[in-house]
Amino acid sequence: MSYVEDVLGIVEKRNANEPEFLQAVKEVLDSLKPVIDKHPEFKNEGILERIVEPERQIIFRVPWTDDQGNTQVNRGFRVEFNSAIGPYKGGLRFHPSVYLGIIKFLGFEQIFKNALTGLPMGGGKGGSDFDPKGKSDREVMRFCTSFMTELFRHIGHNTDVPAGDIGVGAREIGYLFGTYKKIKNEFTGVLTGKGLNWGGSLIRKEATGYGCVYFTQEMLKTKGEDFKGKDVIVSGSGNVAIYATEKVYELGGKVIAMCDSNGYVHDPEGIDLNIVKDIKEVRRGRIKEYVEKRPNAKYNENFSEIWKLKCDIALPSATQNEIDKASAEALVNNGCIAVGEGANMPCTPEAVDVFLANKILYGPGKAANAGGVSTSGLEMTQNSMRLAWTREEVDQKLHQIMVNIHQSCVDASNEYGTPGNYVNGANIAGFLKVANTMMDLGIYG
Ligand code: NDP
Ligand code: 2IT
Repeated sequence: MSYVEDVLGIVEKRNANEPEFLQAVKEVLDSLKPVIDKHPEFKNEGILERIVEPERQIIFRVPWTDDQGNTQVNRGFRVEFNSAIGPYKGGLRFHPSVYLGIIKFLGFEQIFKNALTGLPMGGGKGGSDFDPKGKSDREVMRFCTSFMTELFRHIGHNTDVPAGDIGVGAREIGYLFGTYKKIKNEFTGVLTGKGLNWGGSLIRKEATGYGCVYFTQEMLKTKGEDFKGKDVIVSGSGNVAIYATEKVYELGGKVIAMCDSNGYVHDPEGIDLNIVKDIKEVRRGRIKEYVEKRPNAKYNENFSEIWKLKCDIALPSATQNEIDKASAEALVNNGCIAVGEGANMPCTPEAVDVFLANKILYGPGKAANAGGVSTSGLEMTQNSMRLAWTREEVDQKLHQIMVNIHQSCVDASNEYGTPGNYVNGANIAGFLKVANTMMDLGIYG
């Protein structure tokens, strides 16, 4: 058996009940086979065994009281996966589906994503099975405060720097930051995605969506294509989806459908983003309210049927495994030429195979959605310097980072004999930076 297969066997045995984590590890290790053949020193130093095992995993009780005065208990997580190239960095997800396996898959992906950004950030992820949906602001505040009264002892601006993810936006980051500041009696950049008045960076809110479109634009350029006149499907209607949509319009494309976990809206004339922002950012409502304002748009309760609509470009920006084999085939059969992942691991392995077999430009999340964490890195830099860059400066840096990530993927996929395969490119380029550092630091580093 090869070294990669040996390690996969160990991972499967140790983490048998965590399918999302196994899926993420398998994809990366499969890409690394040619790298391992070329670098026997990685086996000698146990790089793969070490990189698949989190440095530290914290699971904690989060008690809080609801508005009726009842005691509620949720489970909190922080997985500090790899700190070879910098402090642990990665978001917090609040969603009822969260369990250790989800946080581990996200933390594992984050190692390679953060390495691709070119900034000094290690990989981590955290969250809770708490569901912010339908909770009052006060309930969310009490939950966040309780969550931070444990998390604070594990994080720090040079140790571990959390941010947002599903269910964690500006409101939650504010309550978490307020509690950290109070307990520690210090004002540091310990979280990113902060408000603009208290250390946040311009463009952070927009960064994941904008970055995903910048990355997809680079992929399109390799075929002499761009967004002009293209019909685009953007799944989700949260932070990533909204700002991906905004940038698609800026570049001359048209977004024809968006969704939430209840269903999707199809607006052939082009989604009116101001209506979506009002529903989602202002009122925390449901996407089906959209059709009340746009009678020509249609609402469909079957979320996954969004991928059966005809489009040129797909930007899945909701959640993991939202595109399965059948959805991928529908996209290909309808003439889709590019898929840029705004979400983390939104395509199943079978769906990825369909895209690769049909030579679709397919940008995996750890490259295509790295704009968010990149701009978090820029927020950390500004915090350390105690100054704030302009919108134009941050956007220009973000754009350059996405161009660089695209180039790193192209170079690595060419060097290892699979040109056009961004999965291999992203996994190999991200891995090499971390693995070479782990070699430098020794096995106890
Ligand atoms: P938000 O909470 O702002 O929005 C999430 C969106 O996806 C909502 O429309 C939500 O619908 C939908 N969604 C969530 N879970 C499901 C589900 N199980 N089935 C169907 N729809 C679902 O999160 P973000 O926009 O921040 O995150 C979206 C994706 O992007 C995630 O995969 C995240 O990991 C990834 N990402 C986020 C980054 C960031 O900076 N925020 C950076 C890089 C990646 P509903 O309201 O009905 O739940
Ligand atoms: O998945 C991700 O990259 C994020 N949710 C953003 C992480 C961050 O630290 O900004």
